[in-house]
Amino acid sequence: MKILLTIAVLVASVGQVQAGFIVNGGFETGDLSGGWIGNGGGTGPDWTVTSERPNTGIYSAYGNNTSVALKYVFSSLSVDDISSFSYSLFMDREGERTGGRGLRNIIILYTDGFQESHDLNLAMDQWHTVNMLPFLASGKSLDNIRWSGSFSAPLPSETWYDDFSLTTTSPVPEPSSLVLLATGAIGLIGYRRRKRKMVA
Ligand SMILES: [Ca+2]
Repeated sequence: MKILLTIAVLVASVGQVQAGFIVNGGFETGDLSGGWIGNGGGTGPDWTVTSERPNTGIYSAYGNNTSVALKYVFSSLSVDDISSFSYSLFMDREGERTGGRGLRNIIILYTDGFQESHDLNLAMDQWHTVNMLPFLASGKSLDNIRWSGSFSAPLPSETWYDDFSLTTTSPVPEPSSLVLLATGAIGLIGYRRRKRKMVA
């Protein structure tokens, strides 16, 4: 009975993982750990995590000035399994204001090499929540996404990202959960063997 209960708890924990596919989506570790890569492989100032302007929690990811991207690596995730995908951004332009014109670029790369980019025109100086679903190509698998943090000349801009959230329709077990499941299965086999020996 104890083993059955353990297995039930493990199965339940695997199901819960789907609520947080993106690791460290709110940057609350205080750094870019998880699947994040600052700069997106480009040049220029790197992305950092700051407590200056969070949307929620204590931290958000911050970048400024040049055309570099914050990148998240998915290592293959089927678009058709994604049920929700959103994030928040705040654009702050130092100096001259341009009446709400802001350009942010999303570059989506799929495992088959297909690539699409989308520009966002959003008002500056406020947090926006962006729904990613309309930008995704069905039937494909995500490899990585780059969120550009640049704003064109003449003056530098600053960007904060926070609260990346992605849920899937099918549970995606975490490696640690898989290890626990495997451990549970081995334990169950051992228990059955012991029981068989006792009967004999
Ligand atoms: Ca946060």
